[in-house]
Amino acid sequence: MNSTIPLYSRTLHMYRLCLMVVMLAVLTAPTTTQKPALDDFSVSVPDAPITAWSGSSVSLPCELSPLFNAEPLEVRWYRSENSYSPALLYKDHKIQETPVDPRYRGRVSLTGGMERGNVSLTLERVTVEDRGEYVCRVSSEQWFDKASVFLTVKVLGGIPVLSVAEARGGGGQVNVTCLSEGWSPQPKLSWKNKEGTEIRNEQEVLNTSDPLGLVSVSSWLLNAPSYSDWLACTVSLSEEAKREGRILPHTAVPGVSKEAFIVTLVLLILSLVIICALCSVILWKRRGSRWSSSRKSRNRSETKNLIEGAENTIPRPTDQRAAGKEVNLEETKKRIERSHYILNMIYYNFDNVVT
Ligand SMILES: *[C@@H]1O[C@H](CO)[C@@H](O)[C@H](O)[C@H]1NC(C)=O
Ligand SMILES: *[C@@H]1O[C@H](CO)[C@@H](O)[C@H](O)[C@H]1NC(C)=O
Ligand SMILES: CC(=O)N[C@H]1CO[C@H](CO)[C@@H](O)[C@@H]1O
Repeated sequence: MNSTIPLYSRTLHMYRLCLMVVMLAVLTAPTTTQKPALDDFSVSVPDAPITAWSGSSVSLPCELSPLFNAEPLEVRWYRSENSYSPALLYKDHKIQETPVDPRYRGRVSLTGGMERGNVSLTLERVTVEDRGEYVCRVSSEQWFDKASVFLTVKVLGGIPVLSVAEARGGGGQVNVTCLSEGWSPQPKLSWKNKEGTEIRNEQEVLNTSDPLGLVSVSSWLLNAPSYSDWLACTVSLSEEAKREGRILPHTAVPGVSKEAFIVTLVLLILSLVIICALCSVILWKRRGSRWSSSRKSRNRSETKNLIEGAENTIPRPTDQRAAGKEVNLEETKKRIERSHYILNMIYYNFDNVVT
């Protein structure tokens, strides 16, 4: 009987010891399993989109969780719609040449330190076409996880081009239009007056996007015409990335259309040319008649006959047969001639009296 009791207590003691060892093992278990777990990990990426200027380099963050050496794993970065032709494929401890998307050849790398669990994708010479969703997929033989990052590409567009036209429906106002092309992403457009206060414009901003994904924006507003108070149109992506154009809101020639102005100018030049031509013809004829009249009047005895003759010459039947302009010219010529004859006659008669 005496021997059985110590035996029982000894077994109880051993049970307690075992229990303590098991408890110790359970308590220390999490620390021992924190070694590389190729069959249980996740990838983590930022929630917010990553933004980059066109032409710059960008890093699309992606990390293993927990952090451990990613070198034995496969890392595949691909556009969400194109997993078979990835932007980058890391496998068998090196970056693979195939199969990869040729658009990314020579522009991608993993430079964040794979041994520390950083599998971020570095993308150089960013273009507008690079915009979109990228998937970071990391896999071992037993396990995989993936997550996606959105890349936004920024492009500063052109300086806004402003123009003024007569407003449809009149009302004495002008229609001012602002257009700016080549932006990414969608920029904001706003109008300001000379004082710098924003003009509320109920008209919608129109945006069109070209096949490359570049956006054009345009807007118009009605304003009272002014030659001193300019209007400004600002197109911006942010406070730092903006462009502005200004204009004086008036049409080029107030009240007169461009066409009417040109027609008037042409008519004016034409009439000047005709007047000049007429003048030179008259002057030429006049010189000719003066010469002939002085020669004719040399014969003093003919003087009286000349007066009668001059009066009878207008109009002569031959002149009447000539065409319109010619008749007028002949008439003018005759008139000039006649006045010369008369002057000459008076001169010579006076001469006679004196001598
Ligand atoms: C991971 O690598 C990228 C460069 O590719 C770097 O920008 C980023 O800061 C790195 N992340 C951490 C947590 O070190
Ligand atoms: C102002 O011009 C735009 C085009 O630039 C046109 O679409 C709009 O109808 C015009 N509005 C008025 C009132 O003339
Ligand atoms: C006409 C048009 O496409 N309008 C769009 C311009 O961009 C804004 C903001 O992205 C959209 O809300 C409009 O629908």
